[in-house]
Amino acid sequence: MKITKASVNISAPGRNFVTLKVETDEGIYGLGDGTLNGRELAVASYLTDHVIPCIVGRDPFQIEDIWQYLYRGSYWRRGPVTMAAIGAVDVALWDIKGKALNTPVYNLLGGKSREGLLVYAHANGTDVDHALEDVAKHKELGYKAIRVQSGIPGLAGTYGVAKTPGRYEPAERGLPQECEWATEPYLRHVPKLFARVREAFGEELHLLHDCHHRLTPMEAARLGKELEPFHLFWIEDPTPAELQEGFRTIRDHTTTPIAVGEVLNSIWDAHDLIRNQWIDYIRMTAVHAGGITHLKKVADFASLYHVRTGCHGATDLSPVCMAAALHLGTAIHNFGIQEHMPHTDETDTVFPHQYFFQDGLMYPGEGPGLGVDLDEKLAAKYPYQRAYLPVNRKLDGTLTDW
Ligand code: CS2
Ligand code: MG
Repeated sequence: MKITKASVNISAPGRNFVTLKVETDEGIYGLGDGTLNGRELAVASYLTDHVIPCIVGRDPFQIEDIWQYLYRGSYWRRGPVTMAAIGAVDVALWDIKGKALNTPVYNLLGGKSREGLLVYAHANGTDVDHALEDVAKHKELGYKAIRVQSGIPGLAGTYGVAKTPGRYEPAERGLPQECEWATEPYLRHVPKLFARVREAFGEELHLLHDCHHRLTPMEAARLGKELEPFHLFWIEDPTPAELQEGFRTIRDHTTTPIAVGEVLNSIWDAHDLIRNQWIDYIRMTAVHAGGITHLKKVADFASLYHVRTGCHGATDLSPVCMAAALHLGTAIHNFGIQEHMPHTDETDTVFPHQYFFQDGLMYPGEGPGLGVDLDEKLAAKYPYQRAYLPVNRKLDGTLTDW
């Protein structure tokens, strides 16, 4: 089999997505997600101008060799743009191989370690009462694990909290919005929020919380400690992870589990975090961490250190990426949990897929390959629209880490 052609689809059904389609001389094609929120066109150009010309003519079954060729061969290793482009190719090749061998991708990765994958939903509200209502709604939908975020008294708006009830989209159209941030009111508020959630919903529900990289290690240590009575499943991105050693401080002070990794793109970004056991869950995704090939290596390395996976699954990860996460999560032994932030109906129609949610778990489906398609005609009706994540400033005017 040979790769005959590859093309990049940039469209915005509900939000922007970059999708790679790799075609072969046997009529089989594969899809890969290359979406990098707010930097979509950079990955699209990297693929079209620099990667596609190098893969046409190659055997799509040589997944490891093509991965190494794109990673080592480019000289410039790592970084989100490079790794998202490699990830898009890699995932498309796994899709092709599954279709060619007429088997779901999880079978190529070792077969089923489990039937369904535990997923967590997002509940949020402008204040605690609204957040509690949203937790109740998601519990009603069958979720066994729920991430809870709420507005902070005194702050105009908080990232991760919808302005009006219902779904929210992390990126907003146009140039970046500016939001305000203050750590002290946040640190005072969050333990009260979780006290109320536990009081209302009891001990069984898994509860999670995302700190969005805004705390210093010592502030995060204080938060983790104060949340201990509420037995959270994890606190996520407590502090920026460029300084991996920062997590030692948090670890030394609290038993609240820690998740990190949605902005990491290589095993080297998490090497110290994992081998020192400073974290409990690694959250990299197929798209941003070089595809299924590299993410499986990260997961296998993590398994040696009691670290489980908890892949990022916000709306900016396309259905192709969600399918990749579900196939990998089905196969590996140290799967922990999967984020599930449902896509809009527009996204779901442009990307028909076999994976589904039932009673708090998600299933990858039994079709060959990844089980996701792209309706290119329909996608053409949703042209790319500039959109960015917001920028956060502290009350003194300086920027937060994120
Ligand atoms: C978040 C995301 O899902 C999460 O945990 O942190 O909203 C994240 O900020 C976006 O996906 C970034 O693209
Ligand atoms: Mg997050």
